[in-house]
Amino acid sequence: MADATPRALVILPTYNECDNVVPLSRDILAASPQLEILVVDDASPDGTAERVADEGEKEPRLHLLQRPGKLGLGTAYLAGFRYGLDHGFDLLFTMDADRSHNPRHLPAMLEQLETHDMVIGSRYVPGGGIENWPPHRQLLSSFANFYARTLLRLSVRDCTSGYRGYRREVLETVDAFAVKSSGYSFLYEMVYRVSRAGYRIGEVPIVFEQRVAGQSKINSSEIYVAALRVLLTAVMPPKVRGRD
Ligand SMILES: Nc1nc2c(ncn2[C@@H]2O[C@H](COP(=O)(O)OP(=O)(O)O)[C@@H](O)[C@H]2O)c(=O)[nH]1
Ligand SMILES: [Mg+2]
Repeated sequence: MADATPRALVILPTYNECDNVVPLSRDILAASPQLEILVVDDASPDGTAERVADEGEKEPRLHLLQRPGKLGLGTAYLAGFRYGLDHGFDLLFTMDADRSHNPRHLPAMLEQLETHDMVIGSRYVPGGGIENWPPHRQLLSSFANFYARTLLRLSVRDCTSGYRGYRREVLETVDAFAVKSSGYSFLYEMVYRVSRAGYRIGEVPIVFEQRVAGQSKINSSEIYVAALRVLLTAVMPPKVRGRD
């Protein structure tokens, strides 16, 4: 018997994305019929959750998880993974909800997951790039990647892209739920665990687009924390369970 089409969940963490989340979710669902969405909203004061709930009444493939306060990006991803695993999804994607990550890349990412265990929407492979980012942010991002790749001996070109997909076995094996770090640290730490476990990681070129509406929530202290955690991971590597 041929395998059924895998069910894929796109996790969208949101904090104050009321103008972005509904148009984005429509574009995602139009990208492939095998996709569903879980919005993980941290009690956004701008009414993001209400917009999603309204849209969800008309769209059964759109789900909403509401948390009581701003608990951070890392734990929002984990809450999304928990939901996706508990609801039997085969593939779990994460995307920023500010429309920096264009859903047009999803079909290529789905295809890569047929031959890879994890896929990253990558700004730093040929064909990838960044549109309209101020030079200081571009410099910071390429330096952060160079730093993490070198210290952690990773071959992935874009370790801090939040646009990615995992096969469910990967999340179960590498014990994603042990990753307690937030934001950027979470992103490279997952790459570290997945590659050390011996899984195949693919990269699909994406063009990262500057957010159109709303504001960035990442602050500079998070960048210092991430830099320090890379160093700690390099010096004291966590134990990572390998694939079978
Ligand atoms: N649920 C949740 N989402 C968050 C939190 N912080 C950021 N986000 C979301 O994570 C995504 C990336 O954040 P963003 O501010 O665009 O970061 P930047 O692109 O690195 O400047 C966006 O969809 C945000 O709404 C948080 O504490 N909780
Ligand atoms: Mg953003």
